[in-house]
Amino acid sequence: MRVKYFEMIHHKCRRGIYPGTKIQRFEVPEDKVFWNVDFQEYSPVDYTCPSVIDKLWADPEIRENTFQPKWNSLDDPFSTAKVNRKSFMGDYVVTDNGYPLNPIGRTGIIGRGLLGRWGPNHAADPIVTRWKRNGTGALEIDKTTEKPILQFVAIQRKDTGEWAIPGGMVDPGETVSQTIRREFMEEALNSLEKQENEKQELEENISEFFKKGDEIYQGYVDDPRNTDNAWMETVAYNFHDDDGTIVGKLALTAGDDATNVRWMDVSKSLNLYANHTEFIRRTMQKRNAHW
Ligand code: RP5
Repeated sequence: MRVKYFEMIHHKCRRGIYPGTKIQRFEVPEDKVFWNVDFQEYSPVDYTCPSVIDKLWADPEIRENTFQPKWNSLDDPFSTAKVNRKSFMGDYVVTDNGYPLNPIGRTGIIGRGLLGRWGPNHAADPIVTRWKRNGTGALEIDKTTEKPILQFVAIQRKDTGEWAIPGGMVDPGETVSQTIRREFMEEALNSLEKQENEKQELEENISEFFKKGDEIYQGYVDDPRNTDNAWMETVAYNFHDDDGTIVGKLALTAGDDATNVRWMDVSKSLNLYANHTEFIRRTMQKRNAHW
């Protein structure tokens, strides 16, 4: 399931204006993305958002003497606040002046942008699916492909307004399965605004369901926030409610970083945040659903 370098080139993080700013990325043509291709004129803008500077949850500046990250490894394994600086893409290069380099290539921006960590920023994505059914409970079959229509829980992101999988950052010391459950509860079930007893009940209802997931993707995310020195990586799991009786029945309510949530039909016309459409395409293949 791991993505190989040669299978991927990024698109969404090497064009236009950097999210939340007026900063124009230095234009990187497709044939100049890879670091081993000569690009003399390359002059990327240096940008780190003030919202990540001096924050406890984020890294300090590279040039600070007290900051001695262990690149390409699990940083400080003896601390409870372990930061995973390993990449799913293999070992990444660190420049002579100490900056990790994006494993796919140039993005037109250096610095950390909106991301907290130098190097990989790890996330996890829950792809929660069910079959689309009609009023009588029968599966809806697409007339052209003659395959059942899959639906997944999609959220609309507050930052870009795009529809996405309700994923989130893996906190230091947290496991991927904890992140997946927590993010789904926060963004698709609005758990942060619930009373403690309601939250517990919800957790009990879904904990069994979230134990059985199929890994769909592991690797680099073509996230619009990526820079030459900081980038998103994720592990995406599919949790499928085949008869629609578990999460298929839950009332979805948007919360935290989501402004909307809904069951969305899976088809080739999807256009989701980052490369989330690719994760959904792989899920469709796994479930043998309509596309
Ligand atoms: C994407 O950003 C990941 O695939 C995940 O869905 C998301 C995590 O970032 P936040 O939603 O926490 O900003 O790259």
